[in-house]
Amino acid sequence: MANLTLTTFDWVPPPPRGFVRDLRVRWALEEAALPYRVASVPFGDRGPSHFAHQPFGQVPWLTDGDLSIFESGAILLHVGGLSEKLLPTDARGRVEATEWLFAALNSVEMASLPWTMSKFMGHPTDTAAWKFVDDFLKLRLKHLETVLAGREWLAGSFSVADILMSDVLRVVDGFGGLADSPACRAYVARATGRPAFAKAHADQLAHFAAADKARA
Ligand SMILES: N[C@@H](CCC(=O)N[C@@H](CS)C(=O)NCC(=O)O)C(=O)O
Repeated sequence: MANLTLTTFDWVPPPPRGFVRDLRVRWALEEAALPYRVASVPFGDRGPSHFAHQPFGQVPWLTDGDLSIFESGAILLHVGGLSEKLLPTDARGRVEATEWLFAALNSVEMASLPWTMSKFMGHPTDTAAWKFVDDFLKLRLKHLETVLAGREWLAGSFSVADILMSDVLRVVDGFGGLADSPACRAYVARATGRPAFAKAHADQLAHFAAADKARA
């Protein structure tokens, strides 16, 4: 029986709420109906024990007994190993879900992150640097659009790959970046329409709202 504790920040400022990456882990754990507790580390003062779990001083990490796992992709693969609902057990299904999990992080999020950060920071869009970032993401979305136009989920049934891909895409969607990608937009709506997403999202918002109260 797994003994799971998810660690996130004790507080973050309002803009990233609803998008902090512990949401991916909460979502997976809710989908798998696995019991877990949530622990907090200071957002402000990140000490050695934080870096011992997450070498970049970030969140999330998950402990399962005496195992400690950082990187949301690695965490979701671990959770997938605990539940067939999220990662198929047959070789082909597992490989497909794993491929798409890495694609979400290493092909799409690596292109979307500079794009969403530039939008968030309000960087000018009439520069060569912006054009590079924008074209790079658009090319990835163009190919993903073709894939998603032909299937409901990335690897057969809903899997950890869909949690990561839709979580990456919903940030882009929030800045209007899926306007020319109707299949990607419909996919995000389909994924985030799942009850487990709603629960994970509400729980993250409640976690940070409780921190506001405690600070007041
Ligand atoms: N690649 C890491 C990224 C983790 C990450 O960016 N975490 C953010 C919260 S969503 C964070 O801790 N930001 C604070 C910082 O980078 O100092 C993962 O997927 O787990």
